[in-house]
Amino acid sequence: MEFSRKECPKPSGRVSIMAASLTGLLLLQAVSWASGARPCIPKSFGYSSVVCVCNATYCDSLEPLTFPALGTFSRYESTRSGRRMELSTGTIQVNRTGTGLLLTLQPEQKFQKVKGFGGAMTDAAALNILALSPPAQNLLLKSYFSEEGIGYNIIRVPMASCDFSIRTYTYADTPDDFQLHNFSLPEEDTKLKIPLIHRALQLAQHPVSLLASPWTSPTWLKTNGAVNGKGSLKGQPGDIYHQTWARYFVKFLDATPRRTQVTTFWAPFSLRLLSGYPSPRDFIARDLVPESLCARSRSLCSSSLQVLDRPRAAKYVHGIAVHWYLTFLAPAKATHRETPACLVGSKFGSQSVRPSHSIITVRPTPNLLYHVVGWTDWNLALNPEGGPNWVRNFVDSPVIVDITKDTFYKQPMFYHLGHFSKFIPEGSQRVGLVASQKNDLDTVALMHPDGSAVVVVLNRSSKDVPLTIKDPAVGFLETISPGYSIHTYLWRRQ
Ligand SMILES: *[C@@H]1O[C@H](CO)[C@@H](O)[C@H](O)[C@H]1NC(C)=O
Ligand SMILES: *[C@@H]1O[C@H](CO)[C@@H](O)[C@H](O)[C@H]1NC(C)=O
Ligand SMILES: *[C@@H]1O[C@H](CO)[C@@H](O)[C@H](O)[C@H]1NC(C)=O
Ligand SMILES: CC(=O)N[C@H]1CO[C@H](CO)[C@@H](O)[C@@H]1O
Repeated sequence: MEFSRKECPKPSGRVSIMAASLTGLLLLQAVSWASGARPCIPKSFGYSSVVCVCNATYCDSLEPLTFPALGTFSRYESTRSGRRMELSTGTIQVNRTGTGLLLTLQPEQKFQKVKGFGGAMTDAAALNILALSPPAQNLLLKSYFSEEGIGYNIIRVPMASCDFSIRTYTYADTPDDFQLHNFSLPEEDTKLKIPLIHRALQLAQHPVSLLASPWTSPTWLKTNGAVNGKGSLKGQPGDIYHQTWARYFVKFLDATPRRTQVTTFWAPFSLRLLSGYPSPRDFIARDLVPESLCARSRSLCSSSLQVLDRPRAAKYVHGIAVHWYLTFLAPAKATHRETPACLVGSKFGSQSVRPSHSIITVRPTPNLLYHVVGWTDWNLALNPEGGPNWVRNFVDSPVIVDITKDTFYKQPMFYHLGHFSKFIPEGSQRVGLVASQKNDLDTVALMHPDGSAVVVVLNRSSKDVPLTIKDPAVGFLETISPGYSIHTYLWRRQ
């Protein structure tokens, strides 16, 4: 058996030689920490896994994505025991040597094309990021958006305040200002979010799509006169409240691109079903479209299935966004035929393994196996308390900022998301992957636009199990799925 060996500078700290010894053969050779890549500085907070510590002068990073030579494969591994997207390579075998689980790629079986992966630039995220020193801010943004990071290509942009703000406001808080003369972007946008988005766009060497979504309308348009609670928009589609709300979106789109120097939002907005739209389809058809939103942008994104019921509204709807914790509202499986795009939003608890599990498959959660085309995570960064959040609805985030130490921590979920976002660029297409026997692994296969293959394998148990991935075009990838691990495999097919 042959190994691909690369001469790489040794890391300062940990050297990992990963040997998957299944049939007595060394199958994988570590090529960790070549030129641009820097290892994780681990820190334990007493939970089941470690975080990686970054500061103004150091942050772990990855090589830009490259595919290994034909006949070999790359494996990136993260484990509960502390590996973080560690790269090794192996040789693709002509004949199978393993005897365990066999996963067979079925490239002719094609599913959805992927839009991408990203997170939300909430007020809280912006405040946390900007509380770091500028060099630490840059390392954080690079971690998410650059080619040395996990290559996010979507930023969700809350329109005005949400619960992850330190005050409540909208862009039009003058009561009964139906023409929105006093519409304006506050400093949260002009000084915090927009400059940071701009920096993220510069650091990304790929196109980044912005997705805007409001958390509330101006309170004077709502039945309960409050930003939260059980209020909904007053009146009916077509009336002055709905026309004003449509105008609000158009004003936002007019105001923001100039400042971010991007010309369009990919998905200009999403309606929030829970904030009380009796009929989003009518709002879209009667208010939003006439307000000429669609003339200014390529697509719309709405979270309501009802939108799709009416052809006149559906023709302006490019996709559906669903919260993975509220998926009963919009089972993606039922809607994939009507809509080319679904994005999944998320809210994290403390379980580090959960997010990636959800990306692949949590029945009935919409996911990559159910025609979902991407995943937008929630806050890009929070403080150690899980905020700030004015309603004290604290949650977890892939990145936690500790301003007292000018430090940020990249949590396991950061890398879990990276196992998808870095290796599955926009335009990748999910293809078939068939298991030889029933198993509890979560697996998904995709092909890059250039025809290269990506397989993600998640093992949520403690058992290490040998595994063979078969690609009819090239051969057999012999590997092992360690307990509590996530792997991404990459190889060329021609
Ligand atoms: C930043 O992190 C690096 C690597 O852990 C460490 O060597 C350095 O001392 C840290 N800098 C500060 C200011 O803490
Ligand atoms: C693969 O198996 C075939 C048939 O068993 C054998 O003829 C061939 O030599 C094997 N090739 C390699 C590279 O082991
Ligand atoms: C709204 O704008 C007008 C002029 O454009 C200004 O005179 C007025 O003070 C503003 N009202 C509020 C409440 O900001
Ligand atoms: C290869 C494989 O299936 N490994 C283990 C991953 O986790 C499940 C349980 O979640 C085990 O049953 C598998 O054996």
